[in-house]
Amino acid sequence: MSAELRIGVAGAGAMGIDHIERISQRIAGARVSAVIEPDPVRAAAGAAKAPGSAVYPDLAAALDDDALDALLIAVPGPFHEQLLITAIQAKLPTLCEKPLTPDAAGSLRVVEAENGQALVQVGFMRRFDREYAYLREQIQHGQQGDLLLLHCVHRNPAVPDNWITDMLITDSLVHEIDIVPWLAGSPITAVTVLNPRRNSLAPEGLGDPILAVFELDNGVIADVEVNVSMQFGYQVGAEAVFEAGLIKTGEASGPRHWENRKVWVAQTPSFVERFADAYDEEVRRWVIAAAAGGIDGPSAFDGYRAAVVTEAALEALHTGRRVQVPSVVAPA
Ligand code: ISE
Repeated sequence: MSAELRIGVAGAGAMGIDHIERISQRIAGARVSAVIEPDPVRAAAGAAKAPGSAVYPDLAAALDDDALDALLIAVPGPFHEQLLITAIQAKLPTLCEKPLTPDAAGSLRVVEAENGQALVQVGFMRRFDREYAYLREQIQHGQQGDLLLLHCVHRNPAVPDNWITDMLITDSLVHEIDIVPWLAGSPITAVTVLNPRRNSLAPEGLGDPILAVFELDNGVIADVEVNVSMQFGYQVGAEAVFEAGLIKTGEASGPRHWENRKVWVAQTPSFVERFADAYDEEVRRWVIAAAAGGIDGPSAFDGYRAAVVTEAALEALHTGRRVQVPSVVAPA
């Protein structure tokens, strides 16, 4: 391996470009050596942000050219499994944007292919957000007593017109499906999904918002409002209710303005700004781990567990019933 970790980035859409810029401008010890993207316009846009990189139409071509030491996957979820299996066979440390795969069976195949080698990390970047990490520590220390409830909000300003209602779960709620058990230290055992009154500003046919209720093994209950047509900005956070106090995260912060008889603070426009530091920290730590051949964050098994809960949440949405989550056992 060369002195700098040579990263291949698969996918030069919005998220891929964001990661290419991050690695090229802000991450020490690594560079983007390969932009793996079949669309020539996107590929050229990605390569323009990564001086010295080469463009490949697929991962096999990049591997044939010995062009990378590690892989970052930022293509849509349905294409993850095949890339992951190829990367595992090539023993490439891989950071894969969420979800690991859209279905639990695919995620299990990835876990089995990995066979305990700890090569695959899932891009649940919230685990690297300072406020979430702080909240987890507070829950663990129990200074305000035991955690009882979590009220989570996940609000987007808008989503593309091609969104279908399932995507509120597979694309958005999946983050809480990962972060809630991580915060509370206990797995989700049952899910219910309710449909409040529909937001008329949502794209046609989209059943937005939803309210998901997670029951955790330790008795904690978490409710999550997923609301993706809120117009005003991007707001993600949680209020943790303890026996003797509360902690609230995700509040808009920064300079306060006093203007025209109003006081205001800017709201982040999208997840790119809201989680910019978390993405940086995630990739920075992954680069160090990948250079040593491993991961430092959510594993393929965490991705599989999230996929199992996602399927339960989809069933709860489709049936209107409370759905028990099958328990999954971590491989030895
Ligand atoms: C988007 O795909 C993300 O992953 C964001 O983190 C999430 O908050 C948003 O709702 C999704 O659409």
